[in-house]
Amino acid sequence: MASDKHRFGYVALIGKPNVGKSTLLNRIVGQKVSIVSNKPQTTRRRVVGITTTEDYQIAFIDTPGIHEPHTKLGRSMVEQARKSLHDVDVIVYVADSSGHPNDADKDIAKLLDGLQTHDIEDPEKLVPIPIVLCLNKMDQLKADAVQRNVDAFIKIFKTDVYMLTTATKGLNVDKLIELIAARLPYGPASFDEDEYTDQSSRFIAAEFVREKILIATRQEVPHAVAVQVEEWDEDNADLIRISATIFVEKTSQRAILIGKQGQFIKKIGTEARTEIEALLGTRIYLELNVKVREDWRMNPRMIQELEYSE
Ligand SMILES: Nc1nc2c(ncn2[C@@H]2O[C@H](COP(=O)(O)OP(=O)(O)OP(=O)(O)O)[C@@H](O)[C@H]2O)c(=O)[nH]1
Ligand SMILES: [Mg+2]
Repeated sequence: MASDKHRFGYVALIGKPNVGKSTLLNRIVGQKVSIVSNKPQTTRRRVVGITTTEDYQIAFIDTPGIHEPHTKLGRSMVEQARKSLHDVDVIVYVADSSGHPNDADKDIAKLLDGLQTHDIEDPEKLVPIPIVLCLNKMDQLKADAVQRNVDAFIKIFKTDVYMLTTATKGLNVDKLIELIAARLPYGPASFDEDEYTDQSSRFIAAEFVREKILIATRQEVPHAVAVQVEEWDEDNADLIRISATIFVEKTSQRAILIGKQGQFIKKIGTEARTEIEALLGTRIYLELNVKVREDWRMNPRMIQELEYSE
């Protein structure tokens, strides 16, 4: 493709919680930049992941799942997802294709209705923002439900541009990217070609710890956990010393996280350390402390300090 046909754009990944937005982002970028778990509301803030080829560069914005919030943290999460709908060139609506769309899908479709962007051929002209449906979890979609579910999503989102994907296996993700790239404006790349995220190593390290906890805990515990890196010491050339605090809301949750004779926290530390080492390509010494901060999810200052809000 000639260089004047190079494309660049911002693309928002939008959807209900737990549909596979972050899994998809990591697949596209080829690196884990956004944590993933089987618990809804895993992602708490916007995460940019960048993919670059000769023909295009796309900055994908992973967003928190849109849900009915019950805490200030939840409100901030949904707010960030909604804000991401503006100033993007394409919206990818990610859905679990194995189920029929419900009222929550319809509510989000209403949010997308009427959004505009510049026409790629005639930038003076405003046109409806292109919506691409990523109908994910195709591996769980029963053969006799394919047509019914696909038709229902197409009808609600008023677009017939869709791809059935299995993000966990990377199935059809390349085809999805082609659908997106074809709808981006022409223009030069904005980021260096080796740049793949806007997240700091410090924040990703904290998120890796949180991910291991989300995967290993149940009920209220995953939602009540926050992780903050307190110290990051690179004085030693081949060893980074990281000290992080895990915040929970109740003493009982602290006891769960520490576990019998500290076994649980030790396991979390080992799992997180392995991933942080792979990310940074160096040895890590990881120290974890658990502290109780009652109702931190209702405390805007704490939410900001934890970098979960803008
Ligand atoms: N079977 C199947 N599971 C998937 C697929 N994609 C993602 N998952 C799983 O779905 C769960 C949720 O994935 P996430 O990527 O965290 O979902 P999300 O949409 O980012 O969720 P929030 O951050 O909570 O909004 C995880 O257990 C993933 O492994 C898929 O294509 N098939
Ligand atoms: Mg997510």
